[in-house]
Amino acid sequence: MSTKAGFVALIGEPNAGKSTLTNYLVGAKVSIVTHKVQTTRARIRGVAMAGDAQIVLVDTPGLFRPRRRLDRAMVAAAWAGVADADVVVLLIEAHRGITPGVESILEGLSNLPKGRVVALALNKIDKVRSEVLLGLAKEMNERFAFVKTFMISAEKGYGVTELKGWLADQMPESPWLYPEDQIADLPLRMIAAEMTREKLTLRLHQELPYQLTVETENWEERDDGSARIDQIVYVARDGHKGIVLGKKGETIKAVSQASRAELEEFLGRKVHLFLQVKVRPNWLEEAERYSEMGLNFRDGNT
Ligand SMILES: Nc1nc2c(ncn2[C@@H]2O[C@H](COP(=O)(O)OP(=O)(O)OP(=O)(O)O)[C@@H](O)[C@H]2O)c(=O)[nH]1
Ligand SMILES: [Mg+2]
Repeated sequence: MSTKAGFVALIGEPNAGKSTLTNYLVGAKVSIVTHKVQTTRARIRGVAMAGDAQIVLVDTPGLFRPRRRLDRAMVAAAWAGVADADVVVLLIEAHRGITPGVESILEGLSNLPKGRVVALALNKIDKVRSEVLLGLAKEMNERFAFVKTFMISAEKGYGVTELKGWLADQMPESPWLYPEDQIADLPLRMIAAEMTREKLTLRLHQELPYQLTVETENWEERDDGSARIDQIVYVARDGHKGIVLGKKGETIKAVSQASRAELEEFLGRKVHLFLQVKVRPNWLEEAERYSEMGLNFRDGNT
């Protein structure tokens, strides 16, 4: 049997639904999702199978105008995902239309080498009327030569089967790149740290989620089949530590419980999760924090 395999980069503004789509196509949660922008920080590879085709989805950080070192490293990681991909899919939020952010991504796409296969996916169609959708599809196609346009809801799954089938057709002939049962290419310790960061992001307000990072410090396999996982939450200020801990430690306890439950489901076994919050004023300027996240520190240089 001849097999097919390749890389599909999903790009778009923060919150467009890239991680939601990655998870839907993979059929499991490999990339964290929140209602907040800038949730994904590094490239996350999820693996979807479609008949004889293996589609490696490269979920990327949202593209926006970067201000901090971390932002710049994230945006660089997203464009690097594009450079390696066989197919690029630009996701936009149908109800927001062509925002200044979308305009600048279109400009970035126009600088890609000619002949690159770029498709458009209008996402969140559950939020708009069909007339709006058709108008938006037309206008987007006037601005860039997309080879194909899809209208989808990554959350509800509308239109995703068609998109998946088309992506499978685009994959070049190749041996599979991952074993058939592998769903993600991300070390387990990083997946575990991401799960905790998701729970923190969901519970903390405003800027705080952008000012913290989570690292798995230690992972111990126990004789009874369970795992003991120790993680550190790095925050930038003393005041943030108090907020992350919460009154009588309530917040960190709730985060830990939620993260542990998800980890247990993901791993299919018992997990003992221990979280420690550390103040590290300069973590956003430390190279090691970036490599732990899967980012290149020097990409953040101005
Ligand atoms: N109504 C609706 N909401 C969606 C849809 N797809 C995603 N969402 C929601 O949009 C929000 C952002 O989704 P994500 O998948 O985290 O978006 P992202 O593009 O990965 O965002 P970043 O990682 O920040 O770049 C979440 O609250 C999702 O539940 C959709 O089809 N319909
Ligand atoms: Mg994301």
